[in-house]
Amino acid sequence: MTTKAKIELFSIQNKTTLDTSLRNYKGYVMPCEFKNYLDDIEQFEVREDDVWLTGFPKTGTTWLQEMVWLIENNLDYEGAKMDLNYRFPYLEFTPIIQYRLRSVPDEVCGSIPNSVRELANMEERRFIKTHLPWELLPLQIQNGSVKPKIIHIIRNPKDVCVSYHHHGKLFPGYRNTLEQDVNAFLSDTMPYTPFWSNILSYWTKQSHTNLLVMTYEQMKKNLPASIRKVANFLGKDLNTEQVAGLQRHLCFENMQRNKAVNFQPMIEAFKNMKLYKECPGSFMRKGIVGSHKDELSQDIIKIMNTWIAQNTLNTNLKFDEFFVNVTQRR
Ligand code: PPS
Repeated sequence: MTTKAKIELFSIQNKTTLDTSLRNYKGYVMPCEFKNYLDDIEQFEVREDDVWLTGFPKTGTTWLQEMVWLIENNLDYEGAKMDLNYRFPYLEFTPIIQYRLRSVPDEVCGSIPNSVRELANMEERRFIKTHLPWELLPLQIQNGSVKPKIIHIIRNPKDVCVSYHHHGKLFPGYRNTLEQDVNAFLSDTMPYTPFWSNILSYWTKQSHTNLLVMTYEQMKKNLPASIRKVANFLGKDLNTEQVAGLQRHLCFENMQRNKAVNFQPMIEAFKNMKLYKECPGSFMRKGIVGSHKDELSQDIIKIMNTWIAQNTLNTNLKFDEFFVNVTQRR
């Protein structure tokens, strides 16, 4: 059977439908809870000096957030001991965490503050992370009336998909198998999908001078060059020593140990609340390029390769197997 026939058969056999906790908003799948935040995000007042970090889930946003925050804050390693979620809040955190914790009774977790409102009221300089596609960003960004710096990150979807599955397992009550999550990812029934619309919504805007697109694979291949590229975009000058220091701080092993960025406190809290039967893994999981090869069958990899080829066919997004030689055209 040809790969094309296989992918068709795969989609017919495995087509998953949106479960009742998800809805479609402007063509994107998001939790039902997002409905209460949609308008506030659309009308959100953007500031020229905001820095926005965007990217599909599991593309390396946390890694890049830490880099951006340190570059913009003159390498304040002392200040970086504060949890990243406070330094660089996640815009739509509240509806996402409500969705992730839907199997946990409200009284166990207590009330969760409104992340959109908190960011709107923040007096300090803002660093804002979001996984939303361009079409769901505040209107002021979409219509260009306010132009904050936006840094977007993309990553090989095969690694994203596997990482997304393991991410789900960090939350109590998650039961999806890897195969079910591959199905959901390919049939656009996971939060923030369709994957391609989401990443292309930024990719196609690269002529905007306030937007920089990075890739996880380039960061892995040459972190110092990536640090310089981001610093340059942010208008900061770093010397060789400063770049080397930041490179050390950002290496996987150090971030894995760093409680301000590794989400271990959240996992410990769930453990202490006895929400897990057993330890579900860690947020800083593997941190490598190509880790999908350890878990996806050859058949699934072939299907995903065809899916990638089909979805990039009419775009100028060209990448090799590991997404390293990504072609960026302005
Ligand atoms: S989230 O939950 O969507 O915000 O996740 P995100 O931060 O975007 O992506 C998590 C993946 O990034 C890996 N990661 C790193 N890789 C290399 N070096 C460093 N320093 C680093 N920090 C985070 C993290 O391990 C997740 O990927 P996987 O493949 O699951 O290991």
